[in-house]
Amino acid sequence: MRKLKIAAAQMGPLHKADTKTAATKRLVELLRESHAMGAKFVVFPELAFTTFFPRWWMEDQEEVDRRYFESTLPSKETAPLFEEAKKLGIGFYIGYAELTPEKRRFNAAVLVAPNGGIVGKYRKIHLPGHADHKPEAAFQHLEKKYFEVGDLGFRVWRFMDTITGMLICNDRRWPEAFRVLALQGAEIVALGFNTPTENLHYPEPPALRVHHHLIMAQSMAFQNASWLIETAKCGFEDGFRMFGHSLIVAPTGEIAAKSQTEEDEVIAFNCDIDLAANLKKTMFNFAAHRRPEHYRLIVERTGAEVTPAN
Ligand code: CDT
Repeated sequence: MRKLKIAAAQMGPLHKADTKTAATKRLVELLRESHAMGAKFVVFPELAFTTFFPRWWMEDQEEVDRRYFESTLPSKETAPLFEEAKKLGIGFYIGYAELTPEKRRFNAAVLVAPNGGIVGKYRKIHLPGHADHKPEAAFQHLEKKYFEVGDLGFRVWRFMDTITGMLICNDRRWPEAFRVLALQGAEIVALGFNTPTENLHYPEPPALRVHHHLIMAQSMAFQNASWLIETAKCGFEDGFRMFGHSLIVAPTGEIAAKSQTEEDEVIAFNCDIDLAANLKKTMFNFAAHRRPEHYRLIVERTGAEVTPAN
């Protein structure tokens, strides 16, 4: 039986005025707490070093790059996290805003081995929100302005004696993303998120938004027979609320651990990586039961078109 104790290290709010150095200090504290709980792999949130800046319309791109993006990882400000993880022998996932040497910008995440080496990188593919300024809205969701669609595909890596894949936030709403990881043998999927409690587009009860978050996580983990770790950045960032509910979900679809607060909080679970073996041999034996010849529309059609058979 392969066991891996995994932690979701949730972060409370990071305000506009908070520096990357201050954020890193908190991340190091969360890492130490995870270590004290016996965790060997820690999943941090999406865009973990800064406030969720896509909520702000900003025109000075140089300033945005300097304050919110990383052109190297680790950088001077973020290095203490990498150093502490190496010292403690912990592997981790962390989300950040990536600025490439060609001045391309991605909402990215990396998987870092316990020896400090970067094993893999993912660039978010399902960017939510909009690119235009909506001055009438209470807040913005400008991921389509600040980031390009990821160009690295959905990948998995050999990681700490498992096969691990990465997704970021809104990807969890799209079953195709998770299935592509499962088809590559994913045993663990790590995902960081920043989800506003209010729906920008239409009034929606906050409890319903959380309900969707939970049912998506449980069904994705079960239907793909994989462990799923989802970690929030949450609470009131400069007055704008994002929900917590960080989760560790088993391949059975059961929630193994869930955060209770909207603050810095670690949850951990000793995951049996082989728990899904029976499911993978029976109900979700993809080789035996999948019928890709009937799934062509999934890749041929993007938007729904009304095309009845009669
Ligand atoms: N960060 C992120 O991807 N958030 C989205 C908000 C969707 S509503 C515009 C999410 O899926 O949680």
